[in-house]
Amino acid sequence: MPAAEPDHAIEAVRDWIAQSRRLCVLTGAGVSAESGVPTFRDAQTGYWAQFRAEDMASEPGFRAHPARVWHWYQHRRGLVSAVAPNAAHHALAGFAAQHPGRLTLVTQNVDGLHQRAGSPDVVALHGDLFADQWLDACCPQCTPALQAGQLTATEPPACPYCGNLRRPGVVWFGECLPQAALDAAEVAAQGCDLMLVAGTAGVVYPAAGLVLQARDAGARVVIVNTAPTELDRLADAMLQGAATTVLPALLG
Ligand code: BV8
Repeated sequence: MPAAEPDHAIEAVRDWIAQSRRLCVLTGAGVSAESGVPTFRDAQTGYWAQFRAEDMASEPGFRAHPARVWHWYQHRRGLVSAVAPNAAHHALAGFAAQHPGRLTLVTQNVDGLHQRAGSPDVVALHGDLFADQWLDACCPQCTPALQAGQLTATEPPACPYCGNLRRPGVVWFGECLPQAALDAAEVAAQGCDLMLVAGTAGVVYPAAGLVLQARDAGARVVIVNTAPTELDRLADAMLQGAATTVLPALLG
């Protein structure tokens, strides 16, 4: 783990935060890493290492291998259910509680850890790992209640009448983001005076595009990451360090 950023850099960004009236925070998988949730950059561990996340997190991937993809999500649900929010999640929730209305939290994560830490009004760009929805248009008998209790670890529940499958309620690659979430994220990015970008490689769009929108609207951009990112060229400051170290130092 690289050494944490020198104190003077932290102090400078703390001053920017103190001066900020509208703070937008964009988080990625790196914020949950220290809770024990593998990031997408990290090779998936064990059995899952043989598959590409981009293939598994897609409708074609699910249609081709529904049991495999469903099992991957069940595996992730079990893993996330067993972990807790970390100091980074709590620092963001604590700041929001102390400064109502000053911070908009936009996350790419589907693990729900920001919400479990108490962050209010989280803008969840990519959905919820623990939600399910129907894959195709429903027949009159496709009722989720019908499937209750059939969440087996290896097979997606299916409507016994039309064969429609349940699928995870997340945004897959190649799928549009929920318009309301994207609109809220763009309003926050274009309206903020400071954007903190924490724990994201900045590879996935349109989420990563929010950082350019903030910069183009005149906001300062601060990146918090353990490694270089695709967004570093947009940063006014880059604080190299773990989210659980840097975010509490900035927001506490
Ligand atoms: C879409 C849910 C319209 C599922 C996810 C330009 C514009 C629009 C679209 C595209 C475009 N270019 C390409 C596209 C297509 C695609 C895309 O972006 N592809 C990438 C791979 C190039 N985008 C889409 O398909 C999006 N849909 O735009 O719809 C459309 C439709 C059709 C055709 C075109 C456009 C939908 C994208 C959403 C996909 N769903 N998640 C699930 O989770 O199963 S994305 C998923 O991966 C995550 O949600 C997250 O967003 C992403 C992973 O990114 P990160 O969060 O950054 O995580 P990563 O592991 O990569 O990096 C971790 C970082 O943390 C690293 O930097 C590391 O250094 C750091 N770190 C590690 N530990 C720590 C740390 N930092 C601090 N502290 C630590 N301790």
